[in-house]
Amino acid sequence: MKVLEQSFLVVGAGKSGIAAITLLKEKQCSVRLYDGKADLDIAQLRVTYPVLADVEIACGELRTSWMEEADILVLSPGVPTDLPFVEHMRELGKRIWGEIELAYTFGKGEVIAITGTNGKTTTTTLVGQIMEAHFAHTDVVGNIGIPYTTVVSRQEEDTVTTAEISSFQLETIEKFHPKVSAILNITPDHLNRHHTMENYVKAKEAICSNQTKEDVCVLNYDNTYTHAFIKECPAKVIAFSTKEELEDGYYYKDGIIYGHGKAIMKETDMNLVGLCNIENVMAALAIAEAMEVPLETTLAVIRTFKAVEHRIEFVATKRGVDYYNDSKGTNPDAAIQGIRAMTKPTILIGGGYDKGSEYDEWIENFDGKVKLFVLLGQTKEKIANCARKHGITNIRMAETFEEAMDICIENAKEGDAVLLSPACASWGMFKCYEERGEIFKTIVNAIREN
Ligand code: UMA
Repeated sequence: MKVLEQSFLVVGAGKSGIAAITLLKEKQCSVRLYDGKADLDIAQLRVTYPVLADVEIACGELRTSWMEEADILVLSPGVPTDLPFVEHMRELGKRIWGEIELAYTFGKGEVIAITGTNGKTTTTTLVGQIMEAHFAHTDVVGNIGIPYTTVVSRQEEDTVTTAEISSFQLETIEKFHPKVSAILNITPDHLNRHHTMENYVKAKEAICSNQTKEDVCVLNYDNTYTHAFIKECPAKVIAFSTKEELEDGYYYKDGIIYGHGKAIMKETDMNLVGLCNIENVMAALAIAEAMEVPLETTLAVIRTFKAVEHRIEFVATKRGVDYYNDSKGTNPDAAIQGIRAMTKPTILIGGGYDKGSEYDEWIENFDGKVKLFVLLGQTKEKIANCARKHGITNIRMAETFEEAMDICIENAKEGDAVLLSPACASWGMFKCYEERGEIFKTIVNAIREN
């Protein structure tokens, strides 16, 4: 198949779709854009993105002729792969790619791909900085917010790409073949999209589907799903653990991280807190080893690395109350880390878009610290019912984010903490978790001291 001669149909007029179109136009490929949103303002879209000037765009229903005329469908990550038109195109024998597969087809150099339910962004950012410290040409892309297709045109044979890859993106890969992959952990998330845990796990494991024993996959020894995958993984495995002393991998014990049996750094050498970050650092050490980065270079980057924005991020102390932004706590497992990190009586803001998660384990981890639980969004009733079942009765419902913030500010007393750690995606109320976190920070910073 000569890729440049194919007709492409890109689905989704978001970040990924626009980036995919930009790349395909640059390569002079035939391309159309389709978005399922019936009231999409196509004229405005063309003004915002001049690259769309001469691209045919359709929204709402997708015409059968467009399905038949396309050779390759390029789906944005947010587009479910079991929609009727996708199924139909699959039956017609069309190729179903995601934006990642498209980028990989045109990209150059070696790829590091990092997935996992939690810790992906921190690990990808850290690994990206380690690669930058050692290699001449590097890129950091993917679910982190920079579509992979935006960088491929300027890549060289010696470029090292560090990509954060979500389960959505892994559903539509074909030849995507990272030299080093990592699955940091797998816990229930996005079950409304993947339907079953089995499908979700399969999507994550697909990160290694084209790897061989010449490649490396970094896996979490302590997680049920990634542990079970150690034996089946097609790549050479480097494991990490906070529980077992792994001779061949990385482990953490009594404040020290060991690699291949040798003490290599103290927990106090890093600026990150929490066991989840020790795991992220061990994964980064393993990835750097697989990329043959000298240990000293890796350690120098780890020592200066700071927490990623929106992840248990301290915002300010106002009227004696500490405010923390954990907007990236978009699922119960991530939010558990948020509440665990709190040491003061906490007013917790939770709730948002319903991904079909269960909230019991999150609430079981409150440990008596949540003095007031402020809920909002689509999931607020479901979470409230679950909280009541676990004996949490001090619950307030808010219709808007601003109302939730007012409730927190009114009820917080000196010595308390306010934590935004919703255990849910922001969709429906916000564009993304970053926007939710930014609004939280703006409101906090505007609180007057008297
Ligand atoms: N759309 C359709 N049909 C559908 C669904 C969506 O046409 O059935 C259209 C929407 O109308 C919209 C466009 O698709 O116009 C949006 O596409 P998208 O949802 O794929 O969003 P992008 O802006 O392309 O952003 C995507 C990722 N979004 C999702 O996976 C939902 C971003 O991850 C990623 O940063 C970006 O690509 C660049 O690679 C965000 C995310 O929330 C951060 N990811 C999830 C997570 O981390 O938990 C997986």
